[in-house]
Amino acid sequence: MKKFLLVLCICLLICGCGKKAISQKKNKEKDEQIEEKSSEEIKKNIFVSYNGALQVKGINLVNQYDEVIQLKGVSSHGLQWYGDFVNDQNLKTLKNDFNSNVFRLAMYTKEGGYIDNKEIMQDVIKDIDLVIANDMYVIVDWHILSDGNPNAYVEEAINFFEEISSKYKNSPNIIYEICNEPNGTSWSEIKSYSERVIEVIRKNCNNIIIVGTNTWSQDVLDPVNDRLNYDNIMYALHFYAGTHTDYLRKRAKEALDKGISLFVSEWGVSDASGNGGVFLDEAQKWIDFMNENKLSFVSWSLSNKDESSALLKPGSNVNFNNSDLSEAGQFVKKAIIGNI
Ligand code: DCB
Repeated sequence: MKKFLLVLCICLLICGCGKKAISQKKNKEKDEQIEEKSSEEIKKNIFVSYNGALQVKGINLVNQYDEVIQLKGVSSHGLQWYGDFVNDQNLKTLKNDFNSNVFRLAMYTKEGGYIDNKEIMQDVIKDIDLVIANDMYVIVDWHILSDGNPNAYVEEAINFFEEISSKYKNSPNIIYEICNEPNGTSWSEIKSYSERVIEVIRKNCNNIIIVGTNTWSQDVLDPVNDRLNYDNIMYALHFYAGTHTDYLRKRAKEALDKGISLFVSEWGVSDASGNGGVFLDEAQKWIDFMNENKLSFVSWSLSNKDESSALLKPGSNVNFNNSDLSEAGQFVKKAIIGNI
């Protein structure tokens, strides 16, 4: 009898453990499913179909549910030179493999851009439509550079933004960047230009407008006491890790503390020339800073040009894959995914 009871106990024990092991396994599978599902859900939640029309609340960029949102993505190089890299396959790679929810179209004004060749408008429209079809936000960038004072081509800018903002007045995808990098000018010049262009866009829609600041969009304290008096305005902060360091992060923090809303619509791991090596330690400090402050960021640039800011190796095919990513490209991919 004793023996029988002992065998029974052992049997029950084995059975119980087995059941426990099975239920533990089931739970683990369930957890993994939930985890997988929630990362899929999170992924879905980063795109336009979920977030809708964006707004600026306080210094934050928020979605249609008033949730703070951080956009992360890359910029084209000049469309007049590297426009072929803006194609459906690359946008899908950026969306699905990088988790990018924004793409910037750098439409140069000079250097063979819009001022010299108005036909580039057709490419801009085609590219906007491609980005929209991929459920991402699209920054339409009036890429002034050698023309440091935006008033140099204010009439052309007004025509351009009138055309785009009336065509896309109902699209939550569009973000307007009305002067990439003013330089050698003053905030009062930039401000009066901006007021004229913003008036035109605001007749059509209330989408986010990014305004550049002097010194290649580094003078972010200039608007503190002289702001643009419109809703949904953000100011551009641009940096290149090999040139712009702690002093510019301090300035940016001061601007944020003073209520200036910032959008990093262009940054690179190189020096300010777009070349000169990669500065990944400094770039990492910037990524930490931007994530801490929920700043949206867009990296320069999607091209295979032989320069260290290019995200693709020289000679890469226009439809890139993972093995085409340069050192800059590999770093930027991790930064956008959120792994560094
Ligand atoms: C910005 C511009 C961008 C420029 C990059 C890197 O300029 F918005 O257009 O891109 O930063 O310099 C470079 C390309 C080159 C191209 C060149 C001219 O990478 O391939 O040949 O544009 O089209 C900056 C940013 C910061 C500073 C200076 C410039 N800075 N800049 O702090 O001094 O003079 O172009």
